[in-house]
Amino acid sequence: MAFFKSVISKLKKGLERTRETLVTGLRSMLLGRRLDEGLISELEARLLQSDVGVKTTARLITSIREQFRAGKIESGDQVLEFIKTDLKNLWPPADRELRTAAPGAGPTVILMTGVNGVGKTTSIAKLCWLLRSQGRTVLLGACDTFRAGAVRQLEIWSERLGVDLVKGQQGGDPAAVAFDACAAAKARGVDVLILDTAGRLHTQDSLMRQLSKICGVVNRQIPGGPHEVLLVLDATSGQSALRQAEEFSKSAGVTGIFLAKLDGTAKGGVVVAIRDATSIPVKFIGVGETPEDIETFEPAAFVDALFSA
Ligand SMILES: Nc1nc2c(ncn2[C@@H]2O[C@H](COP(=O)(O)OP(=O)(O)O)[C@@H](O)[C@H]2O)c(=O)[nH]1
Ligand SMILES: [Mg+2]
Repeated sequence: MAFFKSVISKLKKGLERTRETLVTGLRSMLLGRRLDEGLISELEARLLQSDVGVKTTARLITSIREQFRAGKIESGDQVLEFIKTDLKNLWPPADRELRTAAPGAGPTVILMTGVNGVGKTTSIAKLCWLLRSQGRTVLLGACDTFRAGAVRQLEIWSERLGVDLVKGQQGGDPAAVAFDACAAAKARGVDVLILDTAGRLHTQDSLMRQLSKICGVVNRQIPGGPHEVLLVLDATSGQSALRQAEEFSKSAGVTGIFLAKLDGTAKGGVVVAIRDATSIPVKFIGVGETPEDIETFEPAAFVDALFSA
């Protein structure tokens, strides 16, 4: 219970800035007011200014207007409740589970991808911490052979967390590291192998091909792998994160999103916008810089934390 409480308060803290801008604004606009067409237009403008996205705004406003005209919603307070309930239902439960290898079918392989600096390596440390706290064994593969210091950065995490790491030479072929890491993961019988990769843009064709090559190498050694290709996005980048989600979902076989840096950003509404614009589920959120600062994405807890007073 204490654990659960601390998780909620961490989440609330992480969402502080989004709450201040988006939700505090909505509350002061809506609470204690009678609903009329004017207020609905005000609400529409406010939602459009926030990061929740055009489609979600249109959908919300249409249903609120319908309910108002049918006499089912009469006050701003009811609108706020309506928005909360609606947001909680945006993410189907089946979406949120981590995909794993079938029992006996070898290690689960998770590949992390995304643009430079979004938080890939840090998010690996977090996933590693989370999986181990669930009793699973983890091996890391340092396939970011491109950036100087990248291997060392992951190695430092592996030392701190007490997990093994498979690495190659800086500048070497990342697919070769992936090959070695898969072989080691199978030989050691670990539950989960997490592969770090170099930052890339979806427009960098050769780097995108390299990503496919890594996936191919994994798949030949571990059928079904990689089971998750997690796109890491930086929540503080707002609309740019949204564009990355759209673009990577077209080209990189992304199966889920790890939304990092939700702490300290006013742009947490982007979680809704991502749902709005793509079908890729947000599976994890990052709310700080330590390995413990990870949450599995639970819409109800998320929305409650966002709307808590
Ligand atoms: N506040 C905050 N900082 C984060 C989070 N995730 C990563 N960072 C920071 O973002 C910076 C880049 O992270 P890194 O993992 O090296 O990004 P990469 O280039 O994608 O591998 C580092 O300073 C991290 O500490 C997060 O959830 N919250
Ligand atoms: Mg990195």
